[in-house]
Amino acid sequence: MSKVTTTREGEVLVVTLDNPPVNAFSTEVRNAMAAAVDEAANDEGVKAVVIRAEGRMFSGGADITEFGKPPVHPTLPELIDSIENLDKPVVVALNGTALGGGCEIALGCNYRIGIPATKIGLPEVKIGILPGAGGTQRLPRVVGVEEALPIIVTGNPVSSKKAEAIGLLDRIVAPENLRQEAIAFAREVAGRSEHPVSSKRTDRIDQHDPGVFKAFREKNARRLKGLDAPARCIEAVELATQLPYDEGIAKEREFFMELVMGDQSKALRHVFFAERQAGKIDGLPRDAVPLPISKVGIIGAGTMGGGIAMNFLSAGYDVTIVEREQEALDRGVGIIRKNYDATARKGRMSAEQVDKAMGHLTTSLDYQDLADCDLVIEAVFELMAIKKDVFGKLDTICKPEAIMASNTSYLDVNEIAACTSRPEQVVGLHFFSPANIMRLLEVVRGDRTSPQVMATAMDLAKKIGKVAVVSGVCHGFIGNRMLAKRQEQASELLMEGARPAQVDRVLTDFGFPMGPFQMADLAGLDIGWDPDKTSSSSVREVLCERGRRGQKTGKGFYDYDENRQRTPSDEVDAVIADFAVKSGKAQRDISDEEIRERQLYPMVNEGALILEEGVAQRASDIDTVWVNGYGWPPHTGGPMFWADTIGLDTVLAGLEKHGMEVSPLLRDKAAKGETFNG
Ligand code: T1G
Repeated sequence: MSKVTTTREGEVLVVTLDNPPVNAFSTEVRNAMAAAVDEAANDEGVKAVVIRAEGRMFSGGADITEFGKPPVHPTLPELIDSIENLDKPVVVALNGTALGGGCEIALGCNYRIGIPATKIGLPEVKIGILPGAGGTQRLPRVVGVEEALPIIVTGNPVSSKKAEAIGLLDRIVAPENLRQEAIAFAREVAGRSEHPVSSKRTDRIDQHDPGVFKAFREKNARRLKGLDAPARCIEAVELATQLPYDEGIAKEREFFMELVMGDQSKALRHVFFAERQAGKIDGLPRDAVPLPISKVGIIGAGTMGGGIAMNFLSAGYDVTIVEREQEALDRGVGIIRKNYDATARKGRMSAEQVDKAMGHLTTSLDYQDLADCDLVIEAVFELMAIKKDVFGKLDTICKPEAIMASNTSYLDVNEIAACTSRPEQVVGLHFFSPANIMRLLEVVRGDRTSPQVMATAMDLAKKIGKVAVVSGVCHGFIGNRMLAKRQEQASELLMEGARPAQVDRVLTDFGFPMGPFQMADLAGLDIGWDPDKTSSSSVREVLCERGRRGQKTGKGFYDYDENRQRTPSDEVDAVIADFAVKSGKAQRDISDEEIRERQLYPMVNEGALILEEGVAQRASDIDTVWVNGYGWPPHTGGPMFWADTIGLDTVLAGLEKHGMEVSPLLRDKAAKGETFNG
């Protein structure tokens, strides 16, 4: 079946794209589309054209899997030019999302009609490139510079309402009438002598405020620091205001080729496909179909319990939260409401949506109220004895087919499962704080967890908007186990003379949102600290004993002012120096390079061990964990992809230079010149 078909509706030629799952403009589609344009051009009976698509969206854009390969003609720019140069009006019918090349095709048409669910965007910057089929030159000509810049530089789509308001959509119709309305629109304009041609328009672009580019660059400088694509995006739009269309498009092509061959785009494309691959479980039996889940129980209304509940409430599931005391329950529900109100204030949810979500929430002090839940997630204190007690109770209450999940972030899921009569129904669902925001979900597969429970967990993760990654059972699973290696080195480096600010700066320069000591201050230094048992046995203990428990006490590894601005602390430096003397470690000046190597290389090595042990299915899963859960800069691809980029022999040499452990897998792959991501 051809991916592009044409049908005649009187004098209108209807061109239909059908290339599931996302109607990507692959080589085959472009060829077939070019043939349809020729058909329209050569058939005198055709007075107008409608371009439409089958499926749940108009198009996800160019076929990203073809990037990096030699271009095959007609390229997307050539196809769009042929549509724009057709001497008959073209109406595009956007039956849903139109992204990247899909949006650029629409910009090449004379008229655009959509439905309420239509979203239009140019997300290329998210994969480290810029719109390469005229988007940077046509969009500002259609919607003006002020509207085009954020669309292109953020990569976030606009709604149909916004698109209509800025002139990107001409009409919005009911989904069931889209095809007919598009044909009627085509007939209506067929009689006109002139039609709007995006590349020739100047009416919008001439009106722009010349200072807009400087202001935009300044406003976004911090967020875009170190990223190649956004800078080129801004430059291309700026050139659209300064150069004739043909010269502007030539610059766009030049920037596109430079970026698509660059390391940042390769890394971001890796992250794109890694996230999608992560959702797949190797070797999952075909009959392992997801169980139906409609009612979810959550034990614990603390920070994690509340955040986890919000994911399900927002997705329309009925949720019952159980706590031991009414006061804790009220506090937890209060925080959920407060978080929703904050989201609504930011315009990301309507008041109706908040009420609807809260309407799905039930609270209880009685485990019995969980008896008819399809899934129960435990989010209680991180102590094995408490976890076992909870699962022991759940085992006597939950219905046979119920899934019992633990939100533990470190503990042995097998040991937890073993205290039930149905370990095959037990799985780890490790959410990340704040759980209603963080996209990552580690799905921890116990030795006895059934394939159906795994399939259900992965399916559910997608439904609540999470990026799920399968992890086997080990201490700290994938993310925290690797994080421990970095934290270990960070503490060591302090003993040898580095300062918290230096260690943190090396990681923020690398692209992390914050370093280990900033993170510790944000999370609180007293996690796991017991004032009754404290014994000044570590820098952290001494800081806690001195009331330096992090941002919440206005001081931790740093001092904080009323605006939470941090400054290094002489008191902390003195505590560190004192411990260094006790540890017999000579203090010395340590280079940024050494700090970076000693924090990042051991993580890569631990990743290799995790692969060897089969705790992670694939190296790209480890990258997905770190990019979505721990702030690893996506434009470097994640720890394993980054190691591949700099060379495993470099990582090996660095580990040996610092006298660190080297995993057999890393040593072997380095010797063979191989990579983790194949
Ligand atoms: N090319 C190739 N494969 C794609 C693809 C694309 N553009 N988009 C999605 N897929 C695959 C994806 O890997 C997955 O495969 C399946 O489709 C379903 O995707 C010249 C140069 C469209 C919002 O950046 O954001 O146009 O895992 O699970 O959640 O300027 O996919 O099943 O084997 O994500 O419903 C610009 C990328 C391209 C958009 C749908 N476009 N895609 O989300 O499904 S560059 C983008 C998305 C470009 C021009 C330039 C999302 C989606 P598999 P999915 P979804």
